[in-house]
Amino acid sequence: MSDKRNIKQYGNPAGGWGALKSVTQSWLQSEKPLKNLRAMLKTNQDKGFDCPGCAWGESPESGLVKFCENGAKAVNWESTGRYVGPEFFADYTVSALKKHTDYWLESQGRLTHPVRYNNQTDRYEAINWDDAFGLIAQHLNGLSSPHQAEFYTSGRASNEAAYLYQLFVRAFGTNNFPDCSNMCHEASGQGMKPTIGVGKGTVTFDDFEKADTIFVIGQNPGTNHPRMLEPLRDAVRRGAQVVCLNPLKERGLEKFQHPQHPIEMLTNGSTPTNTAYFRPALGGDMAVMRGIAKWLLAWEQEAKANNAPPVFDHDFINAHTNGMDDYLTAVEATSWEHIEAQSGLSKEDIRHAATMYKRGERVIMCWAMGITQHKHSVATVQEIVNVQLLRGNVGKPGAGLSPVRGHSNVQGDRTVGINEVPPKALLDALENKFNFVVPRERGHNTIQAIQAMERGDAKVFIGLGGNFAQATPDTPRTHAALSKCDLTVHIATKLNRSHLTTGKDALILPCLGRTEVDMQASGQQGVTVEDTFSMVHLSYGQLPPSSPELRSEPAIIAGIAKATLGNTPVDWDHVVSNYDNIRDLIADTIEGFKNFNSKVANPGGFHLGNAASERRWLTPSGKAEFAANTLPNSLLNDDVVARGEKPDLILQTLRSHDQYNTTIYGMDDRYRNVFGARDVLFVNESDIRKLGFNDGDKVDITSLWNDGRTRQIKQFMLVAYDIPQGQAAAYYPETNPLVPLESYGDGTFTPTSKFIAIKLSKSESDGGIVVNTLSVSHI
Ligand SMILES: Nc1nc2c(c(=O)[nH]1)N[C@H]1C(S)=C(S)[C@@H](COP(=O)(O)OP(=O)(O)OC[C@H]3O[C@@H](n4cnc5c(=O)[nH]c(N)nc54)[C@H](O)[C@@H]3O)O[C@H]1N2
Ligand SMILES: Nc1nc2c(c(=O)[nH]1)N[C@H]1C(S)=C(S)[C@@H](COP(=O)(O)OP(=O)(O)OC[C@H]3O[C@@H](n4cnc5c(=O)[nH]c(N)nc54)[C@H](O)[C@@H]3O)O[C@H]1N2
Ligand SMILES: [Mo]
Repeated sequence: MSDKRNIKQYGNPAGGWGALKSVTQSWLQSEKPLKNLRAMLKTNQDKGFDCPGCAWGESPESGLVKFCENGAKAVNWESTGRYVGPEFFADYTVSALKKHTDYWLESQGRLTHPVRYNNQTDRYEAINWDDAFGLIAQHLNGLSSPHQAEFYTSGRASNEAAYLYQLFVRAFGTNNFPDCSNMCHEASGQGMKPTIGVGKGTVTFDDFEKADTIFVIGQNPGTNHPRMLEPLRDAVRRGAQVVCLNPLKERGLEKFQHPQHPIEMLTNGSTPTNTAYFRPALGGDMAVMRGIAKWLLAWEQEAKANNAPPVFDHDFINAHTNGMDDYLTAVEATSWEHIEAQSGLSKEDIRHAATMYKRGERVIMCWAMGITQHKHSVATVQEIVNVQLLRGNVGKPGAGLSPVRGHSNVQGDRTVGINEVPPKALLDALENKFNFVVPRERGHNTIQAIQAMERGDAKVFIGLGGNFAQATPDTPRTHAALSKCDLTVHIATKLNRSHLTTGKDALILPCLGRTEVDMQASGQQGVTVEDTFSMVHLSYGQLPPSSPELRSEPAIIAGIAKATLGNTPVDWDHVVSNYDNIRDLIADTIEGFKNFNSKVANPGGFHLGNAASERRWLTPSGKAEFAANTLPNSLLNDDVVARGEKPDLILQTLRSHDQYNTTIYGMDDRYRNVFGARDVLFVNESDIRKLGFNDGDKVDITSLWNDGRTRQIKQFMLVAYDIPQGQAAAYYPETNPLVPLESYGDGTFTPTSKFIAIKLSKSESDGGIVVNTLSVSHI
């Protein structure tokens, strides 16, 4: 790998010919180019399938082709002509598979048969479905308490699968629902719920067309939500402002083109800008927002003194909010020195941002992982809410709050009950409808699930999708925790490293992907998903299943449930024979889903509604609440400080342009000029020199945490990069061994993946060592 690595200039805008080339490659690599192309044209269309990429929504009216480069990669990845069946597993022991990279593992193709680990032969071997279900039932029913099992969910699971899963697990007796959302947008929900009464975004696709200012904070849409570039571009064209807050100059945010507009590609024209780009310190966004509020307050006071029109929206504030005075007291008490030091921006920069904010009558604020993966993420989200409330930018057309979700149905999974701290209303509704006593105690989130397995308290792990041990922090520790289980089960489409860390018993259960036709007793089924704008719509697979043995996720869950519980609390075969039956159960128990089947039959689906967007505030006071949080004194965690060492740099872990979370599509990150390598560390050139290294040197990276453990990854190449001083960036999941399990957000348990204190040391000579671009081999 090392000889092929190459760091060079990529001068082209996001999208454009580079995207076309990259998509073509993914088509060809799928080995089913024509079939996939035909399927692709049905992406996000009525009677087609929902893109298994990100959670960005679409205007239901638009008849355009609705996929992007990375959506195309996701489809081609799922729908490959390569297969992993019993013959494959006969060729490799699990120990042998562990030596391969994550990229290689997933590249082997689609899982085709249920398999069970045999510890005598160290191989996975074929098992029939009924025996697999029976084995799970035997383990679950043998536990002394239902709380000894952990039920993980990744955000691709459909509403129907997720609903059946939570029904089964609650009937079994626990709320242990660690899920990918715990590592993702947890802080958005936790921040918004107490302030505006709902934990979801308040805008829809239409609002982007009406906004006159859009803030994009801690998000890289050019890679992770490419379809968002179009409304951003349209906004700039009609004279609206786009304000970006990101320490990195992300290509898609600087200038972008849409690959479906060939004329632009030919002229290589980039979009005119009406934008500003601010590059804060990692974790500095709360300070930036506090600074904006400070300017607004100063201007408000000035306007009042001069009898000029006010800056705050007093009608809105009086009618709809609580707590502004306390909040403004907190704003006044925050010093500019503190704000400048923490934000990494000057008072003048923040004045510029505040001016653009004030100029907007309809402002949308969008954010993603740059905001949510910090210790003080809830407070940061609430500071965004505060600033929006000051000018009435919640609950009017063209304005609002937009946490842009990740996985294509992560929002829906939470809506239909994947929640370790379930709302009382949900539990009451389940208890009313079904004949069982629902568990009322809090369940485990992702961190707590790992801790429980590590202690030996949790003995069964079931994963509905995902790559648990690679996506979570403290990789070696998490793998060790998983291996202590009596049983591990993964419901999956592709082989990944989590499957190779087996409990005493272990199963891999292969399922249909979203692109595939799902036939049940009553005929072809569609599943529903909810996008980031709370639109719920149907998705129908288009391609023939990768293997006749595959079962759908709902059918697998029903199989496990029936074997474990018998036909309670529902007739499991009946509910999966026609997914309308599952949707009827959802309609009866989940708020907003009345007449689900008829509503979702509309092309484009239906909107779940959002009380805050109608200025109805589901808070105890019935008003939107300002949150008077104090700016943290220091962003460095006490556990880092207690260790007594000063970090060299603060590291954020992020996605390349060629991956989907732990799924690595390829080794290039063309917008960041990296080709053929993932084991790179982006650092400012002056820091590289200051620390005594040279561009291109190999370093070992150690994170600082006060628990006596050593967390280190080796042989990363330093890349001099346009990144603010004091910061570093490197790809996830390779960097997860550095993230301490106990370093998580206040009130969220979300790992602080965007703020890790690190030290660098020169790697031992790498002569002779194969530098393998993958995680476990780095440890
Ligand atoms: N192609 C593709 N699409 C995806 C995914 C994928 O892996 N590949 N993943 C999906 C998922 S699950 C999710 S959650 C989303 C993730 O979407 P993003 O949140 O865009 O993902 P990241 O790559 O983590 O990028 C974080 C961005 O925030 C910036 N950032 C980091 N720290 C800070 C900070 O402290 N302040 C500010 N202002 N900025 C900061 C980084 O420079 C980077 O641009 O994408 C979804 N879509
Ligand atoms: N350091 C660091 N860690 C992070 C993050 C970060 O930014 N930095 N981001 C976090 C975020 S935002 C998230 S969302 C998590 C993601 O965590 P996960 O959701 O657990 O991880 P994925 O990589 O999305 O899961 C990929 C696997 O899902 C399976 N799969 C794919 N499609 C399907 C399907 O249709 N059905 C089923 N059953 N299985 C399927 C395949 O086997 C594939 O190997 O990672 C988190 N971890
Ligand atoms: Mo995510």
